[in-house]
Amino acid sequence: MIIRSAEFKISSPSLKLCPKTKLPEYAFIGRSNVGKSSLINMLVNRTHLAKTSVKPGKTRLINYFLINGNWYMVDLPGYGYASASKAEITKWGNLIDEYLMKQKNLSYLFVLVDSRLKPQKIDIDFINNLGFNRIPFVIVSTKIDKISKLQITNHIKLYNKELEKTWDELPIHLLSSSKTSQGRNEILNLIENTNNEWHF
Ligand SMILES: Nc1nc2c(ncn2[C@@H]2O[C@H](COP(=O)(O)OP(=O)(O)OP(=O)(O)O)[C@@H](O)[C@H]2O)c(=O)[nH]1
Ligand SMILES: [Mg+2]
Repeated sequence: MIIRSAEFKISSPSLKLCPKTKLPEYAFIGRSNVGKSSLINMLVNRTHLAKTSVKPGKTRLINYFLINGNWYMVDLPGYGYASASKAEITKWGNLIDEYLMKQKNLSYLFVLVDSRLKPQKIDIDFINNLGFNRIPFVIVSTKIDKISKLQITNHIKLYNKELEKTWDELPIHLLSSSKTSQGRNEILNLIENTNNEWHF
């Protein structure tokens, strides 16, 4: 898919204030600092559309970006940011839950996990909950420029082993690097194919 335009729309503190449209949307979630905002920038070929930071806890609201005038990318706050206050963690958690449970236009949720880490309980619990709630998702392992091919293979094997405990059919698992743009075509193809099936 060719990205012709990418426009920031709104940073919303609640689902109520999010755009009310029938357009398909694709949201990015995962632990703080996993690379959600960087991945969005990489996909749309823009360095500063979504705000990134070396410090976790940068994205705190629901950020909407209108792409090619007919679908949305949604940048969500991260989960599992230990240094945030209890009140903030609860607020972000509620915001994420509200979005995931009620946003009907959500076509796919991209769940980002760090390719350098073995499966983390917080990510596996989150993924399993998506299954219970029937939320369509794919897993994306980020920052693969930082590890070797062998480590990538082992990482995927460990995830498959963990997910086989609860899933009959394994979820789609893609790889990405915001530094080398690896994974860009696969992710954009998935979005394009899903958009083509979307009934407006
Ligand atoms: N080497 C490398 N670094 C990355 C990659 N993706 C993100 N980073 C770095 O990781 C840090 C966090 O990236 P963000 O995109 O801000 O992460 P986030 O998940 O949006 O973080 P929060 O908004 O705080 O939840 C930044 O320093 C990025 O430059 C990647 O694919 N490769
Ligand atoms: Mg972010």
